Order: sequence, then C-alpha cells, then structure tokens
Amino acid sequence: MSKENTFYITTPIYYPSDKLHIGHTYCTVATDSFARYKRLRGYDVMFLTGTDEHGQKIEEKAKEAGVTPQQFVDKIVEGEGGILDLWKLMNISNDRFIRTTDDYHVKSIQRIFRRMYDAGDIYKGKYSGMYCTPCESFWTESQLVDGKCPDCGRPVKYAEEEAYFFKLSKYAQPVKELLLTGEFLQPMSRVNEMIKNFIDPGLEDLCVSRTSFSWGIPVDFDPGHVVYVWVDALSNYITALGFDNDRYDDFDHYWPAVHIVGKEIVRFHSIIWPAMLMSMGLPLPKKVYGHGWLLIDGGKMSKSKGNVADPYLLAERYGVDALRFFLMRTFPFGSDGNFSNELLISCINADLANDLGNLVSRTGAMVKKYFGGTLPAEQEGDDAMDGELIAMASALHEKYAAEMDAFQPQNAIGEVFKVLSRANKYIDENAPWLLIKDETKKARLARVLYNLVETIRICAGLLVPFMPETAAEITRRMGADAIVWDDLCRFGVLPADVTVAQGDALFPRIDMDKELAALEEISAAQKAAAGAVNTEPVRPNVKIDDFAKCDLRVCKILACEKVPNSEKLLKFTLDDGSGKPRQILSGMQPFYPDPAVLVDKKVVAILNLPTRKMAGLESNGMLLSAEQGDLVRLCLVPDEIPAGAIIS
Ligand code: ME8
Repeated sequence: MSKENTFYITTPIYYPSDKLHIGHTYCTVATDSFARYKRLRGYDVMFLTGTDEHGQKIEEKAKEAGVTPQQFVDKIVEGEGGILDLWKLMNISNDRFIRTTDDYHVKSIQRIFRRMYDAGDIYKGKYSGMYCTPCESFWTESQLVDGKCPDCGRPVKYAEEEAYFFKLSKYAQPVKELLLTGEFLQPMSRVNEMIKNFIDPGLEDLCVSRTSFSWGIPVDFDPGHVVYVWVDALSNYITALGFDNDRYDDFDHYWPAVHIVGKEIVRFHSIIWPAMLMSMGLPLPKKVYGHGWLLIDGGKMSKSKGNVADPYLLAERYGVDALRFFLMRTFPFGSDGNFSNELLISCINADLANDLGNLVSRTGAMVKKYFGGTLPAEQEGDDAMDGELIAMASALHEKYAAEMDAFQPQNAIGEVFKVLSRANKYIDENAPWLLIKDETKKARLARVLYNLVETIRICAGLLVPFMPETAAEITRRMGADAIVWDDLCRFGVLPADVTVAQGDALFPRIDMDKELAALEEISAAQKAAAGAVNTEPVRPNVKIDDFAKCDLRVCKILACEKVPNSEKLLKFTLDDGSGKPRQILSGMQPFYPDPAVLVDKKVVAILNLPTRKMAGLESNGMLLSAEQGDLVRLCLVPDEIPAGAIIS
C-alpha cells in the first residue's frame, strides 16, 4: 500500500507505576476509536500504545515493594489484571505495544542520544533547580505555583547534579512557527498556552541525563549517566517503527504520527519532541491532540477517591461497549469532564437502552410480527413521510466524518443520535400498528420497516469505532454481511426483501437508585479492604468565613484532674496565652486514666463557645480530640508552639 494511505496514531506510553484508571482508559479508547475509524475508511493504520518503564519513581516504588524495577514493571504490565489485560478487555486494537525496557528500544535510544550529541545539540553541564519526583520534572522558580509543582501540585525539592543538556533554546523560533500553523497542535487553546507559558518567557535547555538514579538507559559514551525520561519516552514513537533498530522496518512507511495525549504532557509533545526531531533532521509529527482530563468531584483522579471508576469493575457491570461508548459520547474531547457513575448510568439508559436499543428491538419485533422476519419485496414509498429520514441517514456519513476527522468523537456520535431520534419519531408518525390493520397498506408498512432497517444499519455501522461488538451484532441483525464504509454512505443498500433477526435486549435498563446504592456498597467494601478507617461521607461544605468564626488556639495544660462524682469528666486548667488561666471540662477521663500525664502538654481548644456548666463546674470552651472506635486522644501540638498561638 502506498504511503499516502497510511495513518499512524499513538497514545502516550503510560507509567506502569500503578494500575491504570478510567482516565488512561479514556485516552486509549479514544485513540482506538480514531484508529478503527481510519481503518473503516480504508487506511493502512498503525496504532501504537505502550509503557514508559524507566525513571526514579518506578525505581523507588520497586524498592518499596522489595522487588527489582524490572520485576515491578513486568507485573504491572504483563501480570494478571495488568495493563495488557486491561487493553484486551477494553477491546483495544493496537497493532503494536512498546515497552521502553524492550531491548530494541534501549539500543535505539543510545543511538538517538548520540545523534543529537553529534549534531552539537547535547552538552554537559550542571543542573540545579526545583525537582518534582513524581512528575520527574525540573522546574524553574517562576514556573512553580505557590512553590509547588505546576503539574501535580505536590512539593518540589532543590536538586543539583552533573547532567547532559539538550539545546532546546536553539529551537524556540522554529517550534513557535510550527505551533502557529494551527494544524500541528490542537485544540487551538493549547497553542496559546504553550506560547504564553513556555516559549515567550524563554525556553531553557533541557536536562536529558541523570546520575542520581540508575533505572534508565545508560549513555553509552559516558557510563554513570542514564538518559533522562523524556528523550527515552518520546522516542518510543519512532523506535517502535524500527528507527535506529533492526526489530522493525516501518519508519519510512508510517512516520509521521498523530499523537493523542493528555493536556498535562502537551508541553513535552509539542515543544520538546519536535525540537528533538529537528535536531535529528527527521520529519515532524502530523499532529498532537491534547485531550482534557476526566475529573472526579472536580478533582484529579486518585486512588483515595474510591474505585467505582475502576475500568475493570465498570466493564464487568455494564459491558465493555457501554463503557467505551459512554466515554466517547459524554465528554468533549478537548476539555475536562466530570466523571460520575450517575452520568454513566443515565447515558446507558437514555442513549443505549432507550434510543438505540429500543429502536433495534422494536424494529426487529415488528418485522417478525408483521412479516415473519422477512420483508416483502413489494413496497410503497411516500416522499412526504420518508424524505426527511432518508435525507438525514444519507447525509450522516459526511457530518460524522467531518467530526471524526477533527477528533471530535462526541459530536460524531451526536450526529448519529440525531438520526436515531428521527427514526424513533418516524415510527410514531407512521404508526405501523395502524398500517397493519389495513390490508391495502401492507406495501407501505413494508417500506416503513425497510427504511428503519436501513437507517439502523447505517447508524450502527458508524458506531463501530466506539462499540465494535454491538455495531457488528446490530449490523448482523439488520441482515447486512459486514460494515463497509461505502455502504454507510448510501441509503438502500440492503435488498428490499431483507431478513431481520431478533435477539436479546442489547442494553437492559438500569435502575439508577438501586445501582447507585450497590456501587456505594462496593466502594465502602473496597475502602475497608484497602484499610480506610472511615467511609463516612464528608459533611457538606461550609464557607471559609464560617470556619474562620471559630477561635481555635493552642493551650498549655497547667493542671488536670478528675472531676469528683463524674466518671467521664476531667477538669483542665489551661494557659491560653492571655495571662489568665482558663478552665475547660472534657469527657476524657475514660481515655486518660492517669490525668497527670497530660500536664505541660499543648492541646487545641476552641475558645469562643458559650460557657457551660457541667457537674456544677464552669467550662469555657472545648478541647479538640481525634477518635476512631474506642480510641480517643486529645489533639496535641508540637512543643515549640507557644500557648496562645492561633490555629487557622
Ligand atoms: O505521563 N483523565 O504517563 P501517565 C484523562 N509516561 N486522561 C488521563 C487522566 C485523566 N484523569 N489521567 C491520565 C505519562 N490520563 C508519561 C507519558 S508519552 C511519551 C510519556 C491519560 O501514566 C492522559 O492521556 O501519567 C495522560 O496524558 C496520560 O494518561 C498520562 O499517563
């Protein structure tokens, strides 16, 4: 096949530092949908995904787990329920899977490093800066946000070491020109971000080797240095095609690529990667598309938020196609979206069970009931009644293709569902249940059903990139042999006397309340199994101003004794910093059988509560304590904090 007809598409190579979550699944399913779409269009597609296995973070995690880094990543990538299993489960059609620990990749990276060195673009220097270990990124002071990593918000630390640098600054102008073409990086908002945040403030040369950890690819001409992550990771897109290695020989055929990446790594793909390719004199990628994040409760995904967003669990409960469809249907690809189980269930109920599933089963049932499963060839059209549906179904492929070519799967699916809705309305308008009652209207009834079958065939075929199994099943039921692009561009492909098959409900309706309750239980059980101490939901938000009304101060315990005739109360005499002792009673006796141990300790008290009388004594405030089950302890403050210090 000629090169003009090739399409090379990639996902990021994911870190095998932990199990992948629904966010990674989102990106891979999207890329898979684009790859499947291009195959449907007749392209010679190469779809690559893989894992980014080197670096300090993985080295540290392996150490914690007491295994070698290679053993650690092998388990996450190839082990049961690992990354390869997840992609198999999700029906991902990647042609290749690269691991950066693969031998051929390692050799290529050493050659690539040398190429850039020989081009005069890599030099030795000393690196000092603020370093974020989880992101494996150095940042300048001005890039930090509130002194923390601008990508992940975690603390950074000062670091210094001998390192090789890549002359990124040299490429600032050509990279800026590339970005300004508007074609290279999309969506356009990301172009502005890159120029404003990184290029215009001045590109700094990039640290490309490290000496402080060893889990990486050694620089072959300077042992002790390992190639620092981004050169290793980004080059996967060409080494996987056989660039600088003998494993494959597809570089000339497939390169350049379309890279689908999350917004947080757009910087690496749209600035550093083209600069590296320029240094090597290689063609630049066709496109980098920076998609948005899936958020949970408005925040980044994390394990602590519970696992009802676990792709394994969701695929098991609702089916792989429903999950894939939901991800592509619900979130605009270039923007962030809030994931919730409720959204997922409503999407399945509204779009899949109702609009699509019902249409398929009603149509199948009517063909069976009225004509025994095979339509008669004698049919009667009615332009006024049929015109709009046929026009919409016939024009659908063009609108759909425009959206898919622009990497807007949500809109492409939206176009399909406009036609499906129209088809549902068409049933009501034509009322087949009335037509059947009139013997002279049989031919008309047959045509109504034929139009529905054809419309469903086209719509299902166009859904194949998102729901491969379901689309194939619907196509089969509608009596078509295969999903072929040209046939999706034409109305009237099926013979008039088509035989339509019936089957089980494609997407049974889900009872939202029951399902949410079941998920809640699963989530609580998962948290308990993971050792969470408290699965109580967080209380409703309060305004910061309301919180600020509480006068919380550090108090030193001057004296502490049991209250006579009380089994619970202790009487605390406290120095609250005012110079006047304060008395507070607290129900701490059961937890501190020997109150003397508390003397001289510093605790937290809320001072502005109304005075209360307990056991005949006044209490002016309340001491803060922490409790879990039977374990209760006062909240203690480090000794260097003086009494009277404000807590805010
Ligand atoms: O960054 N929503 O790997 P990574 C949507 N190894 N997408 C998400 C997401 C979320 N909440 N969380 C992750 C790396 N992703 C590097 C890449 S490439 C040469 C090297 C997706 O495991 C998204 O595509 O942190 C993001 O860019 C990618 O996973 C990051 O995966």
